[in-house]
Amino acid sequence: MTMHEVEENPLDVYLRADRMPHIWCSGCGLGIVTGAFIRAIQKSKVDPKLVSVVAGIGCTGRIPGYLNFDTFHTTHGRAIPFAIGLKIAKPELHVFVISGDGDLFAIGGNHIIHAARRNVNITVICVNNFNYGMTGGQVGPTTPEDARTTTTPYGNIEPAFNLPYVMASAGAVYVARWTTLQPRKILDSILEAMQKDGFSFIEIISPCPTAYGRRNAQRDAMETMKFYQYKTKVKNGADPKEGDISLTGEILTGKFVDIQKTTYMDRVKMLIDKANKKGA
Ligand SMILES: Cc1ncc(C[n+]2csc(CCOP(=O)(O)OP(=O)(O)O)c2C)c(N)n1
Ligand code: SF4
Repeated sequence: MTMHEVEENPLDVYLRADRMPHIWCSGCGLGIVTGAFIRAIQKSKVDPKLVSVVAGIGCTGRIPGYLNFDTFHTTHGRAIPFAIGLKIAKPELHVFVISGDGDLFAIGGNHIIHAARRNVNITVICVNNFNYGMTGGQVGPTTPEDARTTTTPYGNIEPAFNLPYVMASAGAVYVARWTTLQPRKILDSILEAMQKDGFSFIEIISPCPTAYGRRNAQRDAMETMKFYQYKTKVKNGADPKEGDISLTGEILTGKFVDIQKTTYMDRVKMLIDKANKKGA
């Protein structure tokens, strides 16, 4: 190999090299999430032509743009209804939504709770960086109380959503949470979630040094990763009610929910059969 030749990585096939360099800040956790996702797809041996990834708007929403699958960048908060339509039209697809906490739980909050209630067969990966990263670090529904953001310079006065609890209460059949310091857990969880029949949800806590960390005593991504190292507790099967995240307290990670229920696609099929019988 000459000095100018670059060795090919087996994961390159899953990426759109022509879109590089990516837009993310140095130290951003989104690269780890992207890496875990493509490694999971590779390990699953699923035909990449049957993988479809949908996102809304935000830094996280840019992930699908770098992925070499059928991907869709939808309007802010509308990734879930788009993904549901896709799954109903093409049930053979593995449909993923990868998007930010603001996109999925603020403007898109109504869509996600109803997708979980209906047990729609899609996998949602929510990257939670505790703020609206792309628009400069405003407060969001997952911002911990007292955290400083551009719109809460004296500290956030609102209680934050505990995402695993919201999803479990709404009816998701698979719910897990990890941080970007646990990439192998993320990979395994994506593999499990994509095999579930029904609505699966994975929250990934991820550093946003530019917009969130530096305002909250984490000057760079390394400090955020150290914070994860000291504050993360792994407890599979924990009650999601225990999963509240405070500014300085513990981060509970693990698989919270893994159950089976009638899915939305089952109900769609039953309805079609019923209608056909009536018409016959
Ligand atoms: C209808 C609409 N409202 C507001 C915006 C502005 N906007 C763009 S991204 C974003 C939020 C991004 O935050 P999040 O989903 O948490 O993703 P992150 O950038 O942190 O990954 C907002 C409010 C928009 N693009 N469209
Ligand atoms: S603003 Fe935050 S989330 Fe967005 S790319 Fe930069 S570090 Fe990542």
